[in-house]
Amino acid sequence: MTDNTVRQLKTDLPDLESYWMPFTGNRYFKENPRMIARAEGMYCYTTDGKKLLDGVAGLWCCNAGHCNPKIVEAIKTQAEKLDYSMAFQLGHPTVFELANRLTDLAPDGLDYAFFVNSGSEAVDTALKMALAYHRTRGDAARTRFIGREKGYHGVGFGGISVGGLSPNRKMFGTMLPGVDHLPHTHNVEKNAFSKGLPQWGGHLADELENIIALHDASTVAAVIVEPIAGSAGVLLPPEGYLQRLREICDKHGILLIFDEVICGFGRTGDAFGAARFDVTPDLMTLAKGLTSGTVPMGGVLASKHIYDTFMTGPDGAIEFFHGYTYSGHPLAAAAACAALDVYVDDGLFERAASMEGKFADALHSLKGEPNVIDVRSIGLIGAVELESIEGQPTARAMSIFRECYDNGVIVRTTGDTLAFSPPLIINDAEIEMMIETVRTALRAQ
Ligand code: PXG
Repeated sequence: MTDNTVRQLKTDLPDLESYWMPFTGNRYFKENPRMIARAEGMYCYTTDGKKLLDGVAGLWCCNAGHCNPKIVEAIKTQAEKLDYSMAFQLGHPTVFELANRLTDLAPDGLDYAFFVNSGSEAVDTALKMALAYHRTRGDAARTRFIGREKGYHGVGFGGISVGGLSPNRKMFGTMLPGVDHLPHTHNVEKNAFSKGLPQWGGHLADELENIIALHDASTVAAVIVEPIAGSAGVLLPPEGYLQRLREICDKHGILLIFDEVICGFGRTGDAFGAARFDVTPDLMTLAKGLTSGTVPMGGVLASKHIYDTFMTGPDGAIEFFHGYTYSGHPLAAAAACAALDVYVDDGLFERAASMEGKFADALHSLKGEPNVIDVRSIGLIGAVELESIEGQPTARAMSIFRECYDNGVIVRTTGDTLAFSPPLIINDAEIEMMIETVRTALRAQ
């Protein structure tokens, strides 16, 4: 297979064979490499000299834009001062500062922060916290988890078990036992081209009652959902849906986990999806925008009630047998503190909120273009769903991706949906350029 443009790669690229790339068609890529050499602000620059507007903020993570000088400086300064310090039994000041600042930013009640290195680890950590919480309280039968169809919670065994994307699950055996799934909320027939939250689908939360009735509430530890399902193609929560999940969990003593790996840090026009939708979970997973994508880091915010439940037992005893060598890594913690500075000082969450209308209008202007069957958006996250080519699912979106890339814009595809989650620094002209490039690509089909 060859690409629709001939790429003139510099001959000084390394041999590409040995690197086994993640979630990538390795053979296709190595025949048709697209290599990013550097990035700045809204743009990435390829090794063959192309300038690309980054419509996805890396992989939904570089919320402050690429190579923000304050974040870069903070990482450099930290690397010179403290490269690493033992993560268990010893601490360093920056990670405590980060925990304080994050819990200040979080909705009331989420008062404790645990650090990990990725969204997948954050999800596994939250699931383990939920199990250990119930067991510590003497409620050891609560071992089941309820996820949701089309959910994405990373690629650990916990995450793929509660996740609901079949390609990510089917090759990997039986996963965690005792997991059930809510129905997904995606329905183009009922909700196509909704502006704001979909009006249809709030009732799907009531399915939780049926699942609980099947297993009995006394066996259920936690429900985990993304406030907005990102990887499945930006599925917004129907009006009232998250509130209903909260009520049902409360009624049955079940913990509610929000996976905010994508929704966090301004994406929805608020600090977190929980704030935007006014529903506070018991546990919240974070990653990506936490460091604006600069250094790998994830986290779990926990309610005081959960933390306090663990803080029993003899003095000096370990309360939670969990953690990673790089939990709260100094470089990551410094990057995260600097990212929070930038978000606050530059008002980026407010900026995302103020751009929401323009972004939505621009995306919705694609209604009526060839093969566009739905447009969805909130804050600075959005999607354009395309009619699949018969017998070739994903092919249409993939060809739009390639056309946009050749014309200077990076978009993300998931199935036959184009997803957009630009850095929160995007301006009007860049929104227009991004959408017009997509329009041209759609018309060229
Ligand atoms: N939870 C959610 C909601 C995510 O979106 C993870 C957990 C896992 O994070 P890590 O850091 O382990 O990758 C994610 C990650 C895409 C795409 O374009 C989405 C993610 C990662 C890579 C690609 O759909 N989300």
